[in-house]
Formats: sequence, structure tokens, C-alpha cells
Amino acid sequence: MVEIISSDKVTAVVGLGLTGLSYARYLERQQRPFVIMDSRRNPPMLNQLEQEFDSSRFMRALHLGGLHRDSLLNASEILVSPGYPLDDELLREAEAAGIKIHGDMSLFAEQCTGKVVAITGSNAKSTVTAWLAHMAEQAGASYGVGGNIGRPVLELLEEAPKQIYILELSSFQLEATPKLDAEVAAILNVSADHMDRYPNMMAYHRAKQKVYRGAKQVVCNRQDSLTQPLQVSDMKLLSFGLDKPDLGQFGLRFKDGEEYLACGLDCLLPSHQLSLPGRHNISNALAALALGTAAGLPMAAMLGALQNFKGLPHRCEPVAEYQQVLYINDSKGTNVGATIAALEGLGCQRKLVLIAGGVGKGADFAPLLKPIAQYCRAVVCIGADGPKLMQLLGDTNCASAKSMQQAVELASNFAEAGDAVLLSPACASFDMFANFEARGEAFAAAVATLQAGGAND
Ligand code: UMA
Ligand code: ADP
Repeated sequence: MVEIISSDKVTAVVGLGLTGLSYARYLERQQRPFVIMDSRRNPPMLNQLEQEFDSSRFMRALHLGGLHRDSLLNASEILVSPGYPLDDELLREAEAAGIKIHGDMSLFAEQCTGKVVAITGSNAKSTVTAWLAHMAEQAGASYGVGGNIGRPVLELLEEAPKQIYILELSSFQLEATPKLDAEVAAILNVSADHMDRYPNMMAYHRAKQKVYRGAKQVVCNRQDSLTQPLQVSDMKLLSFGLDKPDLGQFGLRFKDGEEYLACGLDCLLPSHQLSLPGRHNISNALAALALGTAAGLPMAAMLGALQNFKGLPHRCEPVAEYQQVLYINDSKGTNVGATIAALEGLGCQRKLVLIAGGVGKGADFAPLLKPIAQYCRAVVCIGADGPKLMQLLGDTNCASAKSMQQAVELASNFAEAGDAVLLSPACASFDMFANFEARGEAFAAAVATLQAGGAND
């Protein structure tokens, strides 16, 4: 399509994935003209856009296979999708020309009336977001959930206003968020991820820190200094950690020989009563408690929610037990830090056979060596960066597999009664699968085939 509008009222939308489509719907509702573009020739939401906007008066042009310079330079503002890097030359040119470039989070923050709870971190974002949403549900509060968890935030503006908005933010989304002004904001942890997009850890860390801009209250992780705000104005500080808490902070205490989640001196709940397994989930529960407290949720409802939250699929999720071996799907373990947490969180209970590999996104796998040596009986490597992992593992019991089925078969051969086979790839999935969900489903299907084969023997 070639039509170009030079009116200064046209908004340019970059990217036609879930976020791009949500921009188009938002702008249509606002009756604001827009052009939309994507570097891909066949972006994921193309069919949907064509169906919905066939007779739109406001969608003025669609450009595929590259960004459209004139449309960008003539735009009144540019709304970017998180997957498109902001250091693109054309976007820089537009910025230098004084055109505002931002994303859906800042647009949402400008418009919403409820309290925003903003959650970021390298890992555990979705778990803590969903756990907090479950607390709000149990408390009978009205709430909306959106962001990186899978629902573009602008969709929340289509519904009746809510008291609380629980938002998961990725570093990509934060890059395009000049100001958020959250009621409460948290960085849960920071470890290397997306090193194919950022020049170094400092740049990634800087993007994460943007979540704190204008926040009234901040929740950070006492055991991870990178989560602490670099600039403290008059924001209220809350913290969580797997150590003893100071007054008003969240942590762990012992009473009568039993470990409790605690706030200050108050023992709140024995940690064994949490509904999710692993030490990393104790940390996640404490983070959710701190956030819920800052958002004003009642303690009794929050403690109930800590005991009956079912967890999200593909995160340390047991999928089957076969021949006394437990099969655990942690397909969402998409970076090194996540896989270390899964190994440390689950490895104290049983020996593990790890299935790992995929697209490493430029990560250094070396930090995996220690927990693998400590907790793993063997490792089965898959995917594009499988050979890199194999090479690093050296003397460790390991094998390489070409498919998920073969990986599960090899892992089951290594496993002994009482062990667990853990899929926690430390990598993205798109070399072999459409997404992490498809990878987790392939793992569960391979385990089912293994069981069926055994049943037929
Ligand atoms: N892309 C292009 N050209 C473009 C635009 C994007 O090649 O013009 C590529 C990107 O490199 C990326 C992919 O297309 O690989 C998708 O990007 P997108 O911005 O179109 O993605 P959306 O469909 O809008 O989904 C985004 C988030 N995706 C990314 O940040 C890559 C979703 O997070 C999020 O749920 C959704 O918005 C709603 O907020 C997914 C994700 O993978 C789950 N996030 C990363 C993560 O969790 O590690 C950050
Ligand atoms: P995110 O949304 O940040 O990717 P998820 O809640 O989906 O986070 O969990 C992703 C993975 O992170 C899990 O599958 C697990 O391997 C790991 N993980 C969970 N909790 C923690 C934690 N507290 N610290 C580090 N890694 C964690």
C-alpha cells in the first residue's frame, strides 16, 4: 500500500503483533488516523487487521517488509511494539526530529484511573503477577491483568474501570515507557537475558530500572542489589528476601523449629503450606505479599491465596510420574537465571535429569555448571545452542537429541527411581517450536508417548 498522509495528526504504529493490533483498535476507538508498519512481510496479526479494518476510515496505510521513513517523519507520535528495537536508525531519526516515541505502557498509564502495580524482573514476573491477581480475586477487589503476560494493556481500557491494574512489564516495554507513575513498582530479580538485544548488562539493567520512575512505593529484592532503585526520592521502600526481615519488611523466620513467611516480627504462614513447590516460589510468594500489602489488599485473603493458587502451566509444572520418575515441564525457563532457580528450587528434593538448549540469545551458559554438578545426574542437550552447551559440560553425563521425543527417551534412560526429568531449557524455543507453550506441550506429549510405549511392552 502506498498512500502517505502528511497531516500532523497521523499516528505511526510500529509492529503488527498483539501490541500493534491493540494500538490499531485503540486509535480506531479514539477516532485518530494512523498508519501501521512492520519490518516483517507477513506479521502475525495481518489477517486479523485486514478483517477488522477493511472499511476503517482511520487506518490510512499499511507498510510491510520495512519501516516507512516518510510516514514516521510525518507522524504526530510513534507507538512502538516491544519486539522492535528502539535503536533502529529510522526511529532515531524521527526522535531527533522531535517526534514522541513511546509504547502501550505509558499510553495506558496516562489514561487509567485505578492503582497500577507494575512488576518486572528477569524471571518470575508472570508467576508473581498471576499470584497477586489471585490474591486480589480472593479479596473481592476489582482488578485487571495485562502486559507481557500475554494481554496487551490497552485492551484493559475497553472494559469497565478497575480498582487495581496488575501489569507485567518486560525490559522491551520499559524501554518505551518514559514515565509510568505506578502506585507500586517491583523489580523481582536481575540476571542476564536478551543479550542479543542489549549491548551489555548495564543497558538491560537501566531498562529495568525505568519501572521505578514516578512510583509512590517500591518493592525490591534484598538479596539482589540490582533490584534496588538507583534513585530514591520520596518513595516508600518495601523489600522481600529469603532471610530475616526487618520491621515492616517480608522474609523468613523460624518459630518452634518451623520456617514461616514473615512480615517484620510476625510469623504469617508456614512455608510448607504454600501451594507451589521449590525455594524460588517462597521468594515469589513473599514478593506477591509485599506487593499486595502495598496495594492495600487484606492479609487474610492474601494468605488464603498463597495456599490455593494453582500456578501457571510450563513453570516447574509436574506433568506425569512414570516408573517412579517425575516429569517436570519448566519450558518457561528461557534464560540461564531461570534454569538455575529451577535446579536449586527442585534439586534439593531429588536428583534431576535436565533437558536444556534452544536459542541462547547470546547468553553465557557457564553459571549453569555449578548447579548442574550439584543437582543433576545427567543433561540432554537440544536445539541450536545444544552443541555449545554440550561442549561446556565436558565430563558431565550428557547426550544430544534431535527432537523432544528423543530427548525425553534419552533422559528417561539416564533417570533412576526417585529422580525427576526436568525440561528447563535456559533458552528461547523458536529454533524448534512456535513458542515456549508449544515446547512444553511437545514435552508432555513425548512423556505420554513414552508411557504408552511402556504400556504396550
Ligand atoms: N518484530 C519484527 N518486526 C517488527 C516488529 C516485531 O521483526 O516490525 C519481531 C520481534 O523481533 C519479535 C516479534 O516480532 O521477535 C514479536 O514482536 P511484537 O512486538 O510484535 O510482539 P507482540 O505480539 O506485540 O507481543 C508483545 C510481547 N512480545 C515481545 O516482546 C517479543 C509479548 O511478550 C507480550 O505478551 C505482548 O506484547 C503483550 O504485551 C512475549 C515475549 O516473548 C510473551 N516477551 C519477551 C519475554 O518475556 O522474554 C520480552
Ligand atoms: P517470567 O514471566 O519473568 O518469564 P515466569 O513466572 O513465567 O517468569 O517464570 C519463568 C521461569 O523462571 C520459571 O519457569 C522458573 O524456571 C524461573 N523462576 C521462577 N521463579 C523464579 C525466581 N524467583 N527467581 C529466578 N527464577 C525463577
